[in-house]
Amino acid sequence: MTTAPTKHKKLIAWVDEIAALTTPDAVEWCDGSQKQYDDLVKLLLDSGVAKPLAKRPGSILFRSDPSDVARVENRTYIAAKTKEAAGPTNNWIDPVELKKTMSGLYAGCMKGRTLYVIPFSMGPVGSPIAKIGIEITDSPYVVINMMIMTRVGTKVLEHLGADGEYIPCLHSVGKPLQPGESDHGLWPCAPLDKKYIAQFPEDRAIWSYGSGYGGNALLGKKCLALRIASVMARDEGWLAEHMLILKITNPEGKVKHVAAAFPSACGKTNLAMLVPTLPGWKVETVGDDIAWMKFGADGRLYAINPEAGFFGVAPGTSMDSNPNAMHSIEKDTIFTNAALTEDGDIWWEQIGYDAPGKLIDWKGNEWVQDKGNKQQAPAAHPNARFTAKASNCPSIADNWEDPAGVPIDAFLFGGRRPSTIPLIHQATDWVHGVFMGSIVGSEITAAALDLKVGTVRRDPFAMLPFCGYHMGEYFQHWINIGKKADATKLPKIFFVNWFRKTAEGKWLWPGYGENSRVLAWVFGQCDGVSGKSVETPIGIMPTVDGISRPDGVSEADMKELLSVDVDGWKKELADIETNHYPIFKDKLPKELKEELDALRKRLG
Ligand code: GTP
Ligand code: SPV
Ligand code: MN
Repeated sequence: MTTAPTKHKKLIAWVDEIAALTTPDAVEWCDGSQKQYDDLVKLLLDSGVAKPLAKRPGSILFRSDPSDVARVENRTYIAAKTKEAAGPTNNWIDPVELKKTMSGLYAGCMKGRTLYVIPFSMGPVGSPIAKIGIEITDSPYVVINMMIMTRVGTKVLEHLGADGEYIPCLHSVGKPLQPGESDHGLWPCAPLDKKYIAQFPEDRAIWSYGSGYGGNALLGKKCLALRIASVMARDEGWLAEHMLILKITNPEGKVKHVAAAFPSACGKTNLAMLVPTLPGWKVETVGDDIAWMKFGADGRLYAINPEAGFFGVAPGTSMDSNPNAMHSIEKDTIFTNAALTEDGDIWWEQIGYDAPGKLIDWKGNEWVQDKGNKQQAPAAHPNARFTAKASNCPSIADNWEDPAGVPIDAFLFGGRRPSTIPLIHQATDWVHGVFMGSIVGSEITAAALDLKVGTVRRDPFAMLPFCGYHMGEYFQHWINIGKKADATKLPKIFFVNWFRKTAEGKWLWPGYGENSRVLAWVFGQCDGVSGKSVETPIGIMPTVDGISRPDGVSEADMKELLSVDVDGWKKELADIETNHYPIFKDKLPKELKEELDALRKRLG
């Protein structure tokens, strides 16, 4: 056992308490050093659970258990004191009952394993917007991922001092080892009905059991930075959002910052790393998944990216679609559930070239590409991910670690909508923008395990799986933020949809780098100088020539992308009115009901 490298009595007592409960063979504190990272990688390679990648220096591949490939929303709980506090969109269990159940599972659960203590900072250490968490885990995979995704180690403990505040995050893969037993090179986890991803909002605490994957196990990310932080943000008057942050520079050298909320696997990483097809424009990356925002002394909203790396969707990432991501993963990268090539590289669907020879697929079986067989199971899991350092990203912005954050000029909301929702429309004011956020809908993707891929569900503010309290109160919090601000200094709000399809199921809009054309219109609207906009029943929209046309998009396509589908919108409103808004009962802000009524009237 290593001695605790801290004088923080409460922290030491908590680690001792958890060690006594979970009975690990050893306790190790993470100092965040490269040596510690390398030692853990060696341990993972020696055990066989990680595979080396000769083609990518410092990189390794994991294949998870086939049952442990994504977040598990139906095993994720907001254990607030009352069901009402968790609200209608969250799973709730009484916290006393849940702690009892989970304490039973945690008892002896780290037998045969090492308990790692990971001190981490969400946000640059010492930033007034940053928060410190301590994750206890028995998974070395989690430790090395946290070392990329957050700022880990001694500097965090130093900042915490003897009595600083931290958010306790307890994690176990839930697979104790008997004497002499090993994982036999397999990914350890517990069966689905033993998995619990639990947030205790009043205690500001996280308990996770049974899964080693992504948002279930890297507790700084969705559990802390969104579910717990959203509760803190409500109480303290700031915003914790599922948003990318990008910096955009126009040909005249003028800079703006845009934050965008799209549901999981709906294009945040891609937009954050976009390479503009519009000449003279530049986009740089501040963050790709989460934004924490507070008002600055000048009355503007400032955002930090609380993370230090990217846990990005692998399939679909190619030199064509996202070269900056491809460069970010050339070295120092952890891959999970990608396919392995014979010469020690990774491969996935739509990586931009055919599968070279015989692969090992994400399940560990031999796999040879058969392009004639449309039914062939994919080589990489659709939610395969890369974990890469933000500092290895060529498009990372010079100000991405500014402890004060970056001033936000525009918010975008969006989702995957094959019909109805136009390429872009703009809110006429803040409350209209909150209305737009509240009605976000999207086709379900592979980022969560227990949902039917492809069906449209409402995902307000892309926060459905991530809001730590009653979603109706969350809407009210957004309205209140607008009320207390100087309206002229608030970000402008837009709604985008890159995912319109033709009747034949083809993309109507090419997306990716071509989205810069839409960002250019947003840029102009923020300055109020574009002159290329019209008022429509659903909000402000570009004129058909307000957005320059990419190759392959006809004028008729452009008209379809930028028109108001009145019948489609009427159906949309009927769905919101009958299936969405009633869920929130008396917690639905009256302003949103008024927005709905006003929109119905405008549609005629
Ligand atoms: P999470 O990490 O789960 O929060 O996902 P994300 O929102 O960061 O999504 P990401 O950028 O990783 O994109 C997910 C998938 O959508 C990938 O397969 C992308 O190739 C695809 N995608 C992203 N942007 C576009 C776009 O503009 N058009 C189209 N058609 N597909 C896109
Ligand atoms: C998401 O699902 O929104 C992700 C991946 O960003 S995970 O970290 O697994 O939540
Ligand atoms: Mn995400």
